[in-house]
Amino acid sequence: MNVGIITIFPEYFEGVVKTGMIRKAIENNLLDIVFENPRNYATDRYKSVDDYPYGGGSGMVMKYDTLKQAIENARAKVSGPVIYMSPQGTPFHQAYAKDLAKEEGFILVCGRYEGIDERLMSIVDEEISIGDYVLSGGEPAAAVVLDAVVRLIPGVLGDENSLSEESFEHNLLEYPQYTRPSHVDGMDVPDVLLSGHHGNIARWRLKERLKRTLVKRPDMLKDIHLSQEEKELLAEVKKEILETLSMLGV
Ligand code: 9D3
Repeated sequence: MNVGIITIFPEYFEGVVKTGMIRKAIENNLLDIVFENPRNYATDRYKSVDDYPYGGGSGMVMKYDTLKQAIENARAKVSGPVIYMSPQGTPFHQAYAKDLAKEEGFILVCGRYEGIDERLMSIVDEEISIGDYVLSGGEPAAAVVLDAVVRLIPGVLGDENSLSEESFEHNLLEYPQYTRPSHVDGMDVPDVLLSGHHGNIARWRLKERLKRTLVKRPDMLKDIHLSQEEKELLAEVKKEILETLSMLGV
């Protein structure tokens, strides 16, 4: 996969490309990242990439020409959609990451200042937001999208990935995990995990996933089709929670 990143702060990504899974993907030729800096296309003596907004107001706007040239130079090397990282974009989610992982490549445009000249939207194909909070620029958002997509490229992670992320595995929260020692600071590992009984372990884990999802993300249960076993376990969980609440007098 080829990814283009358009940014006036390429140094922001130094750690990103040198670390962990993304570093390995690059080393194994599964990923190539091309950086383009609009600053390199600035022609005035201040190397301007921004200017005052027409109509007045606070802040600066990224200029059309330098950003356009950076995008077009990336486009010559990278195929796929031009994606503008924007607070007004489509909310990013796992299904979006899966769609991007199927592309030959894509170009992430990182904005700075108050935004980009609106006429650049004529060369933008998609807009992505990573959530409802204010960042100072698109770079951290691009790093998030890159991470979420690269780990889905076949061969980047082990095959454990492809198995557990198939659609038949539900979107439930994960079960609790433990590792050695079995006793620490007065806390034990649940007996069932030490029992070696694989059937009981699988059932306990599924029940814990349902419990966590119910307590932490009840909204997620709305969209899930539950099997008969899952319905029974969820009923047990609800009963136990109500028993605990009544015991506490709530
Ligand atoms: C204070 C500036 N804001 C007025 C209320 C507008 C604004 C402009 C530029 C807010 C944020 C930004 C920079 N943000 C991004 O480039 C960005 C972003 C984000 O802020 N939140 C979530 N996803 C993204 S993707 C790109």
